[in-house]
Amino acid sequence: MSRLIVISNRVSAGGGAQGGLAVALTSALREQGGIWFGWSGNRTDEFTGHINFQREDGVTTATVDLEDQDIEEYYNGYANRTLWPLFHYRIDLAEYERDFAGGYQRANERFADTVMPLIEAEDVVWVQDYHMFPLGAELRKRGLRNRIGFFLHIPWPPRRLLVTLPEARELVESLLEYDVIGFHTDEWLQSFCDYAREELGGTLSEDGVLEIGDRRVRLIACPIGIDAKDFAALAASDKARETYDLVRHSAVGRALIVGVDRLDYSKGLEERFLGYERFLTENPHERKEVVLLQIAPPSRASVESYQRIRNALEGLAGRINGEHAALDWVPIRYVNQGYSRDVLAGVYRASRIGLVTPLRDGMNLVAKEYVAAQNPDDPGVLILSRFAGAAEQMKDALLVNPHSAEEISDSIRQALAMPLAERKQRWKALMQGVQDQDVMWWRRRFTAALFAEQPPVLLRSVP
Ligand code: ADQ
Repeated sequence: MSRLIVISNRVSAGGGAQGGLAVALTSALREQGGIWFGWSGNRTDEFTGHINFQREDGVTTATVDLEDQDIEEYYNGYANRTLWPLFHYRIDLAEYERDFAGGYQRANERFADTVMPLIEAEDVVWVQDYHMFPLGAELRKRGLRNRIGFFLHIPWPPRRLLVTLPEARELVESLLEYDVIGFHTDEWLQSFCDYAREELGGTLSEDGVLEIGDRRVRLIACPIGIDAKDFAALAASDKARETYDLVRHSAVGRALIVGVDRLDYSKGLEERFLGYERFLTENPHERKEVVLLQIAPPSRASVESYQRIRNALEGLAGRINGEHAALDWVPIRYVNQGYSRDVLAGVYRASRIGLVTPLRDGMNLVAKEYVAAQNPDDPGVLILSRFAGAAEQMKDALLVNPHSAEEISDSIRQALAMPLAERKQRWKALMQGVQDQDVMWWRRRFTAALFAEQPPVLLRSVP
């Protein structure tokens, strides 16, 4: 049987912050055998390519340390200050610096040099996410003929935005070296095709094979899910019950609205606060009946735009609380902390509304976790941005435009007034989807395309 070589920026076998994703990848590795390779998250004075092997939960991980300059230019720079904003449609925040592009390329070459000797003839390679677009091409340059797949966890931007990236063409051309490319949604896939068609003269066959010159790449839409069974079980755990009681008690009978996000400008937190404020202003009689609990642990704190969003949100929460709070009520509880998954499950279950309103999101797993954690006899209502990848699957949520404070306000009112029968009916349909298309389904679907007998690459120049 072919082994699987998973390559991603960070490696987190055995659970951790990535939760479902780590679970899915480790289970694939356990089944197929293989290695999970990536950056350790640590720095070194000089890059030597030394690999630290570990075996945990039946999975072998192989990690390397990076130099400060790589971390600055590749990770903080190109990945998080160039690609992340651009791919979330924020060219106003994207920084185009040749040093970043150079560092990104260098780090990927270093990854390729290091992982290459670990790959055996029959192995299948699966590269994850935007940190590693050129890795497949770098492996090909080093003579690798194996099947290589790539999965993008974030949106693919529209062509007219992508063309602002000086390295757009090279980046897309390097992607053509993969055998399979997976996106969360058909929308991201179509944006990719649009660029390939208009800028590179590609054609897409009916069965999803993109052809450009002698290159043929299979494109699939493959939405990631969560480990739904596990999450529902977590919601019934002692810790979740304890959290449920604590949170309900502290809300003193008010309806809790919950938001859980990494502190990131793509998550629409300012717009969410403004939408909630609008609800408070437009519905004075319901004001003191609700509390918004926003959990947002800081992320990427060394990048300036993340410091800005943090300051802006603190200011906004302070202003809204200052204007609306009463002696016995504070409208927004804003918590800058991460919590364990069982605690989160308890918080979700205690919340009457899950408010998930990213301005742009590849998928969004919080929406699925919120659904999985609900009490079937008294489920809460999911309000979901129509610009999250998850909206393509979760049509029974209340879908909103996250830029519109009015729509957010209206949807909160609608959710609060929703009769139990409708809540149950919507939740049932959502839960069915979350269970059927869970994270194991996702990885089986992708690896089935990747392991497929007939390689779509018919013509490949010999390196
Ligand atoms: P993220 O942008 O990180 O992921 P998301 O999909 O919502 O976004 O996943 C966040 C995860 O972190 C969830 O499992 C959530 O429970 C957890 N989390 C968030 N806040 C937390 C807190 N305060 N404490 C503990 N855990 C917290 C990227 C893409 C997404 C895509 C995923 C997977 O941006 O669009 O869905 O990858 O492909």
